[in-house]
Amino acid sequence: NEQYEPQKIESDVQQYWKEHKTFSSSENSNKEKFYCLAMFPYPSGNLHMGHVRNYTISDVIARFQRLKGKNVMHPFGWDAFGLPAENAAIKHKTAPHTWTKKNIAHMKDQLKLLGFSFDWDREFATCDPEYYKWEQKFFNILYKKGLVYKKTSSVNWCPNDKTVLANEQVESGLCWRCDTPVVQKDIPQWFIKITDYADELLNDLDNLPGWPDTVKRMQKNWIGRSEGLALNFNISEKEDKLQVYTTRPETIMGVTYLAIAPTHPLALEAARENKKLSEFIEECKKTKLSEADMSTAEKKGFQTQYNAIHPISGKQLPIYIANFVLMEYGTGAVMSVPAHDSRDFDFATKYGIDIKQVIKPIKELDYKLPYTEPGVLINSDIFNDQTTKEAAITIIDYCEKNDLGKKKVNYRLRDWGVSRQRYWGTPIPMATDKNGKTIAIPDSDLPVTLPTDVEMDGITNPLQMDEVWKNVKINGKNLIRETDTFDTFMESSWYYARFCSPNASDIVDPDKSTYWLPVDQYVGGIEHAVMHLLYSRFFHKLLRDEGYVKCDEPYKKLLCQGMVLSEAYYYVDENGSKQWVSPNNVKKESNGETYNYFCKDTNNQLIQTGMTKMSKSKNNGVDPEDMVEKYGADTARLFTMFAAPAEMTLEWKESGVEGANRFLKKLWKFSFEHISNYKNEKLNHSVLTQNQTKLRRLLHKTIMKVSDDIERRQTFNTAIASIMEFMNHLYKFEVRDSNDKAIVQESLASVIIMLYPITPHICFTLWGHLGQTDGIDHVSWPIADQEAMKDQEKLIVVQVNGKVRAKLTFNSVASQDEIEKVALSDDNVSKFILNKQIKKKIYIKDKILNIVAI
Ligand code: ANZ
Repeated sequence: NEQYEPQKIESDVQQYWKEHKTFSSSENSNKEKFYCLAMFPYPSGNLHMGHVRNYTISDVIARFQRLKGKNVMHPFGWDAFGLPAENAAIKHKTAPHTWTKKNIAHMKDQLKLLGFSFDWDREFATCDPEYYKWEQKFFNILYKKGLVYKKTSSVNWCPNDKTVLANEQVESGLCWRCDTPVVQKDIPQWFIKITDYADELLNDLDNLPGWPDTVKRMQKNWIGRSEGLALNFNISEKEDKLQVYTTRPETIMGVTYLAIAPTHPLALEAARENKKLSEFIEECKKTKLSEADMSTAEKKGFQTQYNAIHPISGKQLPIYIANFVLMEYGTGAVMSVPAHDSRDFDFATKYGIDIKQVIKPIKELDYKLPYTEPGVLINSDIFNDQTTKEAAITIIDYCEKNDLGKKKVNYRLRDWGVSRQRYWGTPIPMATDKNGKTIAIPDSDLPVTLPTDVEMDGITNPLQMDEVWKNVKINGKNLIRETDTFDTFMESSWYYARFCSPNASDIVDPDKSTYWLPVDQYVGGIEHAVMHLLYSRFFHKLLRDEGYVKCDEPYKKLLCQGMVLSEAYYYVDENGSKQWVSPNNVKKESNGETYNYFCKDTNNQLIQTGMTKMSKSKNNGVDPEDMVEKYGADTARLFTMFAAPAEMTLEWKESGVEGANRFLKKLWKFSFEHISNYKNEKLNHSVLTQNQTKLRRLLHKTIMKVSDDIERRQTFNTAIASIMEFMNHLYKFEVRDSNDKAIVQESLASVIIMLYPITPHICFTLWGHLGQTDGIDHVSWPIADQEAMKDQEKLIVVQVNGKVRAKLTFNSVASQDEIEKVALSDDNVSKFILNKQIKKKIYIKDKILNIVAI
């Protein structure tokens, strides 16, 4: 008992939790519920420090809320589908299923070492047919509702391997496997109409005060709602109109050409009669640009044989095909105003197109074209002299009245393409008959399971090759199954809901989901700020509209933890390439002021890079298992929570870990010293000394601060700092009488409960030794005693002839006599009354003592 040996106590405590099912959860209408969820991991094989941080944060919150008396659910599962399993399967010649299950088993063992309070009874993996069955059923519901449709859309295609590539498999435009240039290929794919929910997804962000502003802003930008004008231009050469979308209707009189997307129907029509043009379109298609690249990529265009007629001036405007116009946005056609848009300006300059200025600054100032700021209209006929703001309104009005166009709301958000041409995913529950007609697999035939015993060659999709799997007979009809699988964002979009009733024989049990949802606290990485969180919010609304859940949003509060960084070390080998050496394999030698670093194995001197994200490529990951073995889970957890605020990056420093370990050792030692001479003394409030009062005041102020830091501010690091500071006072507190012992007992009991969410094993153990009868897993969080917190001191300002000469503190019951005595003997006060006669002493109760002396 003398030594703190975490390895011994931690496994015992974990065994106790397992046997007693301490963290299993069920609905209880007498208690307020608290659903705490950390983003479930991809079972990559090994737990890394990012996981440890993520789950420690959610564990601290979950355990804290339990002590606050809530009925807590803290479930865990596995985001088990996806590309890495296929890659590993190709490399190791195993089936993705086998690899995944093995990884799950291993990572689960690792997680258990850290003592997280997960309710393992609710565990599932998304690759379990029992899970994805319900996703397939829901997809069918959406299909029947008309929220799902099939559309041709382009994918990355390797012409050599004749295979579809995921974006991650395209490396600078080349196939990752054979370096063949990747092309775009159009194939039919499934979409879900998230755009039908765009407005709701946008507006409901305002009802999420518990979300970080950055995440809400990112979602807003992603949805990208804009208001503008859809304007029709007649085409000179044919009986047809070209519709453009503009957010700057006030620039209408400055349009000098139109630009259309390379895949715009008019472009394709133009290409039919023009070989060069058709080559240009093919070239554009090959270099499909992402939106981010779009703004920096070189602007290329091709003039078509068509011209448009300006709806107001009647002027002829050339129509160009331009590589920067996206078919998927607006109408795929743009009215170009080179004088007031930099992109149009570059393009017009390059191709020698007219530039017509129609806006000038309100005040006379120096400016150059393109002028993109607000201003006043010029060269704009009847709209002259209006401000840009006024003109935007009057021009939309004018266009609507004259039947030229219509006000239009536009979204950047696109419908969600959920088809992936991959094996390791949820099979899309669809089939086609011999006429190519789509047939949804009936619910009674779900799940459509994946054949798991497959061999991956990396080129063919096992689903496409499997004739037995592919050919089905449904209702007497021979059909061919869809061989695409779902985007893995599908599974992660609703797992939080499935956790409420993981064994339900429907998608979710509505009663249980009504009890548990929304998730009260969601914890995860900022990398999921847009896609996962948006799809998940969308899915929630879909579930709501089908009556499976009641609330409007899935996650009430969101915490995005920062990355974990550590030093990285490398040497340059004889071929001139960097060899990254694991921190485990580094020895440090002092050379007076600084250190030199060497590789333990090779003795090479190493260069230290400074703090960088822990990653495989830099070999600077710290292995959680090593940490637990060396210091114990509680130390790893304490360091993780103490070293930085949860949202900030965490710099992993061995010295910091050692510091956390020392703190726990000292706590352990001190507790046992106290226990050995504590005989159940009770606190007698009526005879407290000043020191006793002071310590109790600090204790209760600490309780108050820690409670607020954890619950409201979520600054776990400052909570820990306050506890540490209090402990420093407790260590110095001299124990003489029984009241002293009672106060140490009170202090330790409170501190141990407050530390329990962070370092549960040591607290569990010490709690038992403190002679407490209830197990710590079920006690209540301490409540700060208002009486004890009251300031028992008063500050008296001492003046001599009206000038402040001292500020002295006294016990709150000190009398005027006592105060005068101390004041007169104060050095600074006595200096000013030296050789003087005291005429008068004016005492303003508990505030000021003024001494008049001449
Ligand atoms: C005339 C104009 C004048 C424009 C001007 C801008 C500045 P946001 O605000 O992001 O929604 N645009 C429209 N459809 C496009 C497409 N498919 N591909 C590329 N660009 C497109 O962007 C709307 C503006 O982007 C529109 O307003 C249009 O150019 C362009 F001084 O019209 B604007």
